[in-house]
Amino acid sequence: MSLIITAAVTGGEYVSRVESPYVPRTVDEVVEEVLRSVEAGASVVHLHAKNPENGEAYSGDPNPVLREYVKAIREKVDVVINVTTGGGRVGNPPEVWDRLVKEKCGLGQEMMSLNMGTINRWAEHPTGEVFLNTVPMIERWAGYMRDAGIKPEHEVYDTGMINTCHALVQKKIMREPLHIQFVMVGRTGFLPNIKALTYSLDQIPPTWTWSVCALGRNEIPMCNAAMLLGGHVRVGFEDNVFLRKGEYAKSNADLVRKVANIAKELERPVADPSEARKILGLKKP
Ligand code: KMH
Ligand code: ZN
Repeated sequence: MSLIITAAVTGGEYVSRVESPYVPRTVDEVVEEVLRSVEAGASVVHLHAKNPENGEAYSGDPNPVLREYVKAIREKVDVVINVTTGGGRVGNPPEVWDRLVKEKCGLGQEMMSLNMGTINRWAEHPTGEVFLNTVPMIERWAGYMRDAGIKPEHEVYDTGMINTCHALVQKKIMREPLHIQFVMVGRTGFLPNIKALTYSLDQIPPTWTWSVCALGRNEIPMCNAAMLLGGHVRVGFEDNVFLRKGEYAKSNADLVRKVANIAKELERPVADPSEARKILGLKKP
């Protein structure tokens, strides 16, 4: 199967100019990073809203910024757009998160992250120690995505969350095949190693598609493991800002190119956006 490379280009909630001078801030910089990443082999881009002043996580309603990203990207390049459900949590109660996620389903993207459980924070974060994703929240948000025709990327941080994925199918909230992202954050979640990954793969049916992301120096080794085991990969500044020890990636495209080159050596063809849509069962928007 061709390899889907997702580029998580924006730096997400944790990574900004503090971690690397190359993290994009403005809409134009984010779009430029998307264009470079697609050119290098990414067929999916994962987006968080960033504050254009400093590249930090956007503190208000993230949806207007995300809408600008989606519009500008659609005007310039064909790529599968995967928008985070994150953002807008700090200082707001869960009812507001809920409304923001519902509204976020109308931005014109094909995919969205759906975090499959509550987990202690794996890095310092202004919302405190817990990344709260209760089962009722997950079920509601899955329903919003299903009703909007958006395919969730089920973010699984630990093995118990795989059971929650199965429960969504059993309760007929989601239809198979699901697409899983094994988010191997270490510390409070999966250790980024092959044993944890192969155990997890034993828990999902072969019809589901899956991808791996891991943080920092674990990113490329775990992408290698995923490629060998027949999965897909995610790279980018959200997870890692270094191309190799002591050397910043100057663009997300450097990281995309690195895994695309390894895929070539492994004789794993790199999917273009239309192949990625076929693999993931998506319609072109
Ligand atoms: N930042 C990653 C560790 C999301 O955006 O909802 C997980 C992630 C989830 O990408
Ligand atoms: Zn994310």
